Amino acid sequence: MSTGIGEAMNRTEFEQALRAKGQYYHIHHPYHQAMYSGQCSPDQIRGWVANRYYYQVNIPRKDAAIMANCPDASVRRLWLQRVLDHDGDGHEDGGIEAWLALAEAVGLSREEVVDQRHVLPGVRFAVDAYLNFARRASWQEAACSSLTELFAPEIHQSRLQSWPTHYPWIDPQGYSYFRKRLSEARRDVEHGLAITLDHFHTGQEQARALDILQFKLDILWSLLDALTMAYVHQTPPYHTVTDQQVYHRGLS
Ligand code: AHQ
Repeated sequence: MSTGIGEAMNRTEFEQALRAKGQYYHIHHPYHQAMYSGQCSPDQIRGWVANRYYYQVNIPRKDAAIMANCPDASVRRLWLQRVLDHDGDGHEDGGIEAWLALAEAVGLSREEVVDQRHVLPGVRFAVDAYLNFARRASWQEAACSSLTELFAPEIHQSRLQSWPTHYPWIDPQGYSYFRKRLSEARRDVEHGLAITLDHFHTGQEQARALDILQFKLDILWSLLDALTMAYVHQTPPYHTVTDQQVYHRGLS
């Protein structure tokens, strides 16, 4: 184990330090804890699905930004799969289509999800921070920020195991997205982790990598905080002024 602060960790220690960040993963957020323990109302489930749609449609844009910044064709060839996983490849529907199937399964219309009328400002800011980081950071730093998926298979598994029991009103057809991500996340993370372990060497660089991962953990946590204000405390933005939804639409 490295001794002084700022000294480089070896590869195993560095990977362990990245994985230790799992303690801050949004699986531990009260909104998710309520979700998989069956305490969410249909409105809270629908609010989460409609807001997370904005995260989903920005993932391929984020991944395309990483590819645009990456001069290495072998990396781009692998990273391209992430875009196809979400956008579809012309034969198979992608994850965004599967997310819309989840939306219909929880009682939302495609139209009200696609037009983003339910997307909260705080959710938009969190997701836009991720997209804009990927646009301006090096492709290696942006790859590092995707490593929250080290912890994602567990959260998808928790939904597949708990939602059918707790939310029998949800059409099980909607669960294909979570199943799809179980294998895709594992494959993605292998590549993202290799890039990260290969790129960040000095103590200072490794500290930055851990900070980048914390930035992305903060994005996921803050997204759920915005949902909590609106759907748990019933205090969405401007609730003291109007009972109407008053939000800016996508500018990015
Ligand atoms: O459905 C998710 C997804 O496609 C991705 C891509 C990846 C990235 O590039 O940052 N992260 C991610 C995540 C997805 N689902 C989240 C969830 O809780 O359902 C988890 C999230 C992640 O862990 O970053």
